[in-house]
Amino acid sequence: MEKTYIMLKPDAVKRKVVGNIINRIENKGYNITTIKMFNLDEEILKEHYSHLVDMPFFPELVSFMTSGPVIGMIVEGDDVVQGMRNLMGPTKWVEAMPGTIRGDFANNTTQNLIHGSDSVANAIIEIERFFG
Ligand code: DAT
Ligand code: MG
Repeated sequence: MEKTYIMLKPDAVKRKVVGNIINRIENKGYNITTIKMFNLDEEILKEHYSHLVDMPFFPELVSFMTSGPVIGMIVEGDDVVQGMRNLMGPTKWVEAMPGTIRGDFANNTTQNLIHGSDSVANAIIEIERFFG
Protein backbone atom coordinates (compact mmCIF):
# COMPACT_ATOMS: atom_id res chain seq x y z
CA MET A 1 0.00 0.00 0.00
CA GLU A 2 1.35 3.45 -0.93
CA LYS A 3 2.30 5.82 1.91
CA THR A 4 2.66 9.59 2.13
CA TYR A 5 3.90 12.04 4.75
CA ILE A 6 1.27 14.59 5.75
CA MET A 7 1.93 17.46 8.13
CA LEU A 8 -0.70 19.84 9.48
CA LYS A 9 1.05 23.18 9.88
CA PRO A 10 0.93 25.55 12.88
CA ASP A 11 -1.93 27.58 11.36
CA ALA A 12 -4.13 24.46 11.17
CA VAL A 13 -3.53 23.77 14.87
CA LYS A 14 -4.05 27.43 15.92
CA ARG A 15 -7.23 27.80 13.86
CA LYS A 16 -8.65 24.51 15.25
CA VAL A 17 -9.28 22.99 11.84
CA VAL A 18 -7.26 19.83 12.53
CA GLY A 19 -10.45 17.80 13.03
CA ASN A 20 -11.95 19.14 9.80
CA ILE A 21 -8.82 18.25 7.80
CA ILE A 22 -8.52 14.78 9.37
CA ASN A 23 -12.21 14.21 8.53
CA ARG A 24 -11.48 14.91 4.88
CA ILE A 25 -8.60 12.41 4.88
CA GLU A 26 -10.78 9.77 6.56
CA ASN A 27 -13.82 10.51 4.38
CA LYS A 28 -11.64 9.85 1.34
CA GLY A 29 -11.00 6.38 2.73
CA TYR A 30 -7.31 6.77 3.50
CA ASN A 31 -5.82 5.22 6.63
CA ILE A 32 -3.89 7.31 9.13
CA THR A 33 -1.45 4.74 10.50
CA THR A 34 0.84 6.98 12.60
CA ILE A 35 0.28 10.45 14.08
CA LYS A 36 2.17 12.75 16.45
CA MET A 37 2.28 16.39 17.51
CA PHE A 38 5.72 17.97 17.76
CA ASN A 39 7.72 21.17 17.17
CA LEU A 40 10.02 21.83 14.22
CA ASP A 41 13.36 23.67 14.37
CA GLU A 42 15.33 25.55 11.71
CA GLU A 43 17.74 22.65 11.18
CA ILE A 44 15.07 20.16 10.13
CA LEU A 45 13.31 22.81 8.02
CA LYS A 46 16.54 23.43 6.07
CA GLU A 47 16.46 19.72 5.20
CA HIS A 48 12.73 19.43 4.59
CA TYR A 49 12.60 22.63 2.50
CA SER A 50 16.12 22.32 1.02
CA HIS A 51 14.68 23.28 -2.41
CA LEU A 52 13.64 26.65 -0.94
CA VAL A 53 16.53 27.75 1.31
CA ASP A 54 17.69 30.41 -1.16
CA MET A 55 14.23 31.89 -1.74
CA PRO A 56 13.51 35.37 -0.32
CA PHE A 57 10.55 34.00 1.65
CA PHE A 58 12.57 31.28 3.41
CA PRO A 59 13.05 33.24 6.70
CA GLU A 60 9.30 33.89 6.82
CA LEU A 61 8.66 30.20 6.13
CA VAL A 62 10.94 29.15 9.04
CA SER A 63 9.38 31.71 11.36
CA PHE A 64 5.88 30.43 10.51
CA MET A 65 6.73 26.73 10.68
CA THR A 66 8.37 27.14 14.12
CA SER A 67 5.54 29.34 15.49
CA GLY A 68 3.72 26.41 17.13
CA PRO A 69 3.31 22.65 17.06
CA VAL A 70 2.61 20.66 13.90
CA ILE A 71 0.90 17.29 13.49
CA GLY A 72 2.81 14.73 11.42
CA MET A 73 1.06 11.68 9.96
CA ILE A 74 1.71 8.67 7.79
CA VAL A 75 -1.30 8.21 5.51
CA GLU A 76 -1.81 5.05 3.46
CA GLY A 77 -3.97 4.20 0.45
CA ASP A 78 -3.96 3.49 -3.28
CA ASP A 79 -2.17 6.35 -5.09
CA VAL A 80 -2.30 8.31 -1.82
CA VAL A 81 0.62 10.63 -2.73
CA GLN A 82 -1.25 12.16 -5.69
CA GLY A 83 -4.63 11.73 -3.99
CA MET A 84 -3.56 13.78 -0.98
CA ARG A 85 -2.07 16.47 -3.24
CA ASN A 86 -5.50 16.63 -4.93
CA LEU A 87 -7.29 16.96 -1.57
CA MET A 88 -4.81 19.70 -0.50
CA GLY A 89 -5.00 21.85 -3.62
CA PRO A 90 -2.05 23.70 -5.19
CA THR A 91 0.60 25.59 -3.19
CA LYS A 92 -0.72 29.07 -4.02
CA TRP A 93 -3.94 29.70 -2.13
CA VAL A 94 -5.34 31.83 -4.95
CA GLU A 95 -5.07 28.88 -7.37
CA ALA A 96 -6.64 26.39 -4.92
CA MET A 97 -10.27 25.66 -5.83
CA PRO A 98 -13.05 25.62 -3.22
CA GLY A 99 -13.49 22.06 -2.01
CA THR A 100 -9.76 21.59 -1.51
CA ILE A 101 -8.18 22.10 1.92
CA ARG A 102 -6.12 25.09 0.81
CA GLY A 103 -9.00 26.39 -1.32
CA ASP A 104 -11.36 26.30 1.65
CA PHE A 105 -9.02 27.60 4.38
CA ALA A 106 -5.92 29.41 3.04
CA ASN A 107 -5.64 33.09 2.19
CA ASN A 108 -1.82 33.26 2.23
CA THR A 109 0.77 31.23 0.30
CA THR A 110 3.11 30.54 3.23
CA GLN A 111 0.35 29.77 5.73
CA ASN A 112 -1.36 27.09 3.65
CA LEU A 113 -2.29 24.63 6.41
CA ILE A 114 -0.92 21.33 5.14
CA HIS A 115 2.16 19.62 3.74
CA GLY A 116 1.97 16.48 1.61
CA SER A 117 4.84 14.63 -0.06
CA ASP A 118 5.09 15.44 -3.78
CA SER A 119 6.33 12.00 -4.96
CA VAL A 120 6.56 8.42 -3.74
CA ALA A 121 10.35 8.79 -3.47
CA ASN A 122 10.06 11.93 -1.34
CA ALA A 123 7.37 10.30 0.81
CA ILE A 124 9.85 7.57 1.80
CA ILE A 125 12.52 10.20 2.62
CA GLU A 126 10.09 12.38 4.61
CA ILE A 127 8.63 9.47 6.60
CA GLU A 128 12.19 8.50 7.56
CA ARG A 129 13.01 12.14 8.40
CA PHE A 130 10.07 12.65 10.74
CA PHE A 131 9.39 9.16 12.08
CA GLY A 132 12.81 7.50 11.80
P1 DAT B 1 4.00 22.50 -1.48
O1 DAT B 1 3.87 22.77 0.00
O2 DAT B 1 2.70 22.69 -2.20
O3 DAT B 1 4.67 21.17 -1.80
P2 DAT B 1 6.55 23.82 -2.07
O4 DAT B 1 7.21 22.55 -1.70
O5 DAT B 1 6.92 24.47 -3.36
O6 DAT B 1 4.95 23.65 -2.08
O7 DAT B 1 6.78 24.92 -0.93
C1 DAT B 1 6.78 24.56 0.42
C2 DAT B 1 6.09 25.64 1.22
O8 DAT B 1 6.81 26.88 1.12
C3 DAT B 1 4.69 25.99 0.73
O9 DAT B 1 3.72 25.09 1.21
C4 DAT B 1 4.51 27.37 1.24
C5 DAT B 1 5.91 27.97 1.10
N1 DAT B 1 6.04 28.68 -0.19
C6 DAT B 1 6.27 28.11 -1.41
N2 DAT B 1 6.32 29.02 -2.38
C7 DAT B 1 6.09 30.23 -1.77
C8 DAT B 1 6.01 31.58 -2.22
N3 DAT B 1 6.18 31.91 -3.52
N4 DAT B 1 5.76 32.54 -1.30
C9 DAT B 1 5.62 32.25 0.01
N5 DAT B 1 5.69 30.99 0.51
C10 DAT B 1 5.92 30.00 -0.36
MG1 MG C 1 6.60 20.60 -1.40
